[in-house]
Amino acid sequence: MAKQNPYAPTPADRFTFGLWTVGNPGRDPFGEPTRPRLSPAQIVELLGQVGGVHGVNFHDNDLVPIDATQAEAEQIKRDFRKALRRARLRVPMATTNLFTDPVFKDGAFTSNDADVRAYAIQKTMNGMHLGAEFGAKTYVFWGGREGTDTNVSKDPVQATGWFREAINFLCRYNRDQRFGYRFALEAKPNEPRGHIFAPVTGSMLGFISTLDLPDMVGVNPEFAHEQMAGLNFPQVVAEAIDAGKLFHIDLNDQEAGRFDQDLRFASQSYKHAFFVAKLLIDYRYRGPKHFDSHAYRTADYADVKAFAAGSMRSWKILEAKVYRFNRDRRIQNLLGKIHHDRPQLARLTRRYSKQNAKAILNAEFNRKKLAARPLPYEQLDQLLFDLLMGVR
Ligand SMILES: [Mn+2]
Repeated sequence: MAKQNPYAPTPADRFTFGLWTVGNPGRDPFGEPTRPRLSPAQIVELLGQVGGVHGVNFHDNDLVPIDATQAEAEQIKRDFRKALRRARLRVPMATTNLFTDPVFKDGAFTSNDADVRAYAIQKTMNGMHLGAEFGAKTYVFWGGREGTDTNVSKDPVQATGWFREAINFLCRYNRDQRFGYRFALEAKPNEPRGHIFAPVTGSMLGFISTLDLPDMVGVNPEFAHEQMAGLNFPQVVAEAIDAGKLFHIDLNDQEAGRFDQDLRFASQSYKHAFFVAKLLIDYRYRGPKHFDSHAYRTADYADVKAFAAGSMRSWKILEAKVYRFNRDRRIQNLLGKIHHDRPQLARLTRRYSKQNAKAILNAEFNRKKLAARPLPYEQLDQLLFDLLMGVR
């Protein structure tokens, strides 16, 4: 009998893909599509064949083209619903396409044109209804054109105000309609030439605290986007966890200093990917793990399936490595030695009081001895490498 695959994904892993990710036809700025376009129902069928997938997410126009008639829309939705049932997939997240159509060439919520700004809000309200029809509970906001090609065109303070107005408006619509969505803001530094406002997840976290209903809004950090900005993605995820704002996560990969690559998760940055997995496991993240990436331009149908299966397999392998890391005696011993706990000092620094301040001022520290304490990070890092490479 064949041995059971220990890395096989199951719906309990909450792995999700987007209609736009597995359905990506391989087009890029320099070349036409290399794969036939699949209908939403066909994409669901593909994911069903891959197996172990929890759900599929969409932008409004991934499902219903922007110019579809009412009758066409109903037919597409019927076919999609049937495919979802057959493949046993859910729709945990929905979002709005506020970037493809030329109407958004100068932005959506931050367009200089009040008509476009209102249209963007209308389109998002309709998108929220569409997502709700399929049971989505997370609504992502990714402002693909919310920026400027040139700083001469917009007042960035005013634009930030318009963005706030839009999110405040839509939060209240969410409440009025009882959709029960949690909003997740996704940052990206540039797209493709434009400089996007609130370019990193940290900016979004700061922005959220200025909203009318901040509890409704969190973030959807994306691996590739933060790497494009030169940031350490595990640290970005940690910041979102600490703020209680990790509502969703986009897993993919990206090489630093490169144009947006949207590579398969863990295909490039093994170490960062490992630490993202470690954070989500150690801090018990229970939301969807969404692979916002697409297959190589050279991939055919079978290879797109390999891309989807590989994304989940890589996560499961890293997950197993995290458990191994967490119970590896030598690694844990080293970590234990590195952490020096002094409960009596920790009590003093935990909260300010006049007495605590005085006690700390009077405490004696041997600066030279402290500096001489060993920090065997070279050993620790090599143990991590050995573990990741399967020789430990
Ligand atoms: Mn994304």
